[in-house]
Amino acid sequence: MAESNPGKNRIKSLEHHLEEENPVLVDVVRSFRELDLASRQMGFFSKEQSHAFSVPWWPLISVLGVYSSGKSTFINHYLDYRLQNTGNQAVDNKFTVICYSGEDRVRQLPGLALDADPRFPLYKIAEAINAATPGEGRRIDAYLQLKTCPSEKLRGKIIIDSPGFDADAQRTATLRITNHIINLSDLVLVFFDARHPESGSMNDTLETLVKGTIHRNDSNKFLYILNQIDMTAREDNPEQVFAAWQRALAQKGMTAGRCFTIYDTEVGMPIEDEGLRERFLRKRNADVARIQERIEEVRVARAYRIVGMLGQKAVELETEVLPRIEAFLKRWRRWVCWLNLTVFGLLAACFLGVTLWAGYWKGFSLQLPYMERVMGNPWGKWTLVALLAALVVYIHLRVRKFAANQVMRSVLAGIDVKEGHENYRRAFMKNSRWWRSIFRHKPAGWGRRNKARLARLASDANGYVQKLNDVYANPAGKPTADIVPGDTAAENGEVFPDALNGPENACP
Ligand SMILES: Nc1nc2c(ncn2[C@@H]2O[C@H](COP(=O)(O)OP(=O)(O)OP(=O)(O)O)[C@@H](O)[C@H]2O)c(=O)[nH]1
Ligand SMILES: [Mg+2]
Repeated sequence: MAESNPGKNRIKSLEHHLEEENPVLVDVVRSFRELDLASRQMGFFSKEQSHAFSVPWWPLISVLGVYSSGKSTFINHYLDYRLQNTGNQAVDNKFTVICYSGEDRVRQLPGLALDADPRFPLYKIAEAINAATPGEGRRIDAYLQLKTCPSEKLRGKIIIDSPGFDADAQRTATLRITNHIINLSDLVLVFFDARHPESGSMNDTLETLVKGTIHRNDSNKFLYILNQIDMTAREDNPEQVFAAWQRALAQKGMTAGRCFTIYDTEVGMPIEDEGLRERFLRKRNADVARIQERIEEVRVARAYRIVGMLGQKAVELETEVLPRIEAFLKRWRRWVCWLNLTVFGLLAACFLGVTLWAGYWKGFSLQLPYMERVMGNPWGKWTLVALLAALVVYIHLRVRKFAANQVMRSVLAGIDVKEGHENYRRAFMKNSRWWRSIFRHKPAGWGRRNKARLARLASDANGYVQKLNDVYANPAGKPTADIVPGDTAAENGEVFPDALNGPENACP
């Protein structure tokens, strides 16, 4: 029954979520289901498994950094929705995973909802916490919560708001979650506070989120944001604050970074001097626009990547999984033939030896006791034949099983994808079931129909790319995903000094 199959229900709920957020991807889920069917027929997948579960459907944007630096205010502003609490004391003490929902109200769910649902990026996070701090995984609700929000800006993405970074208060579990989130994120916004450039939280953030991340391969997913820069207008020292921040970043090894300076126009202090206000606003608007552009880019890039994964998985099934099953079959066939020869040869030799020793051979004629009586009786004759046949079949089946286990072990040892082992084992077992002839070269479930299915899925993936192009291509016809991260002046840290310090924007 459909209702009792958790895998099927999960796919349905995935489709339901995507219907609301990105309809092109709903078709992609259907294609993944076709791929599941082929994988299941080949014995590679169980009923509960789906390729769709290993796809990260939503891009993840995490907002980390100094406490009270305006992380939650920025998220509220971005969403155009008062979702997160804000305030001058440390407000957030948990990570909040924020995702879209069509309901016109906010729902708040405990961390367990995230830990148990593979649709979310923090699926099984309790295990990771436990690995760092044994026993702490049980207290998952103390670290995480899920909020759904109807803001249109959230469609097709997940944002994570975090507690302010403060090493004193950071227990191992929190650090572990932070690292986990960083690894999963498509974009990490690291917030600094222009009001307190020397704070302990600032130093901890620099140490962990700048020094600890600049050498990563994916370091260009980090954007460094000096927030609340409006406060420096009052004190008349924006360049000093900016320069001090840049120096601090440089001390941690960051030479060319993606730096932005922004403030929130609603809660920021009003800047009285009109010229100054205009300059601050222009710079702030340009940087906020660029940050938002980056957020949009990761959403688009993720959609293309998912479609790419469909084509890749279809190809992998034919070019990686299938050859491994074939290799298993070939070795197994060879083993079974040799073992059969050896076992039956040995049995024949033993029989010969024993009967010779017992003197049952008269020349070339074997004269076993009672043989005449058994052969003379029609029942006795057929019973003997049946018993011998049963013995031969039994030995052959044992040989097949033994050979399958040996070959399986050695073939699996050559496959370094640990999670895939169970799948290969299942496929090998399906191919070595007792009624399948060892001389069948074609693996189970692999026929003309599945071959055509995989070819069709690979070509469907190209069709989806075109559909995505239709949705995302800008008026000039260039998909926004083509914009290479780090190719703008803002991301190379060039805009701020010129914008505020150049002749046109010189500070008063
Ligand atoms: N002047 C000024 N104040 C801001 C700005 N952004 C946020 N604030 C204020 O700074 C305080 C902290 O803002 P939050 O958004 O709660 O900061 P947070 O980083 O989420 O804080 P925690 O979650 O506690 O780490 C609030 O009182 C905000 O109103 C800004 O750009 N300029
Ligand atoms: Mg907050």
